[in-house]
Amino acid sequence: MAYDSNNIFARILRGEIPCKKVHEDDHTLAFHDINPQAPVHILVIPKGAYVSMNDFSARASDAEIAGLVRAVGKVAEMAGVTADGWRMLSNIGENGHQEVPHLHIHIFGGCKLGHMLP
Ligand code: D5M
Repeated sequence: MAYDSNNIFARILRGEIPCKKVHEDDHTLAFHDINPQAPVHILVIPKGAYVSMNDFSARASDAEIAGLVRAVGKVAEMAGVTADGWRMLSNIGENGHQEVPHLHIHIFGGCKLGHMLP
């Protein structure tokens, strides 16, 4: 799938749409989900143009991949969910119910989460 540079997260990265920013570094931006599904619900996205983990895992540099993983861990720590437990999730493509075609990692926490089964 080709990257659509007008998707909503690309527009957030360009500063065209506001977000409730939690963290930013060279490779990533993290912000609160607009429709939270848990007391803590934060999205971490790479700054590069990647539709999903499909192309991120294939094309991203080692620095971008490490940057995303480190940012997810850092944001979870900042959100205060690491001690009690939390969940990271990424929806991919049609079967995965991905709505926004820019790779994003959901961070959920702050309560006892339900079981996650397909
Ligand atoms: O879900 C996409 C997620 O992105 C969904 O939880 C809502 C969130 N979203 C959509 N627009 C915004 C804006 N403008 N700010 C913050 N969060 C947003 P998925 O099904 O994983 O693609």
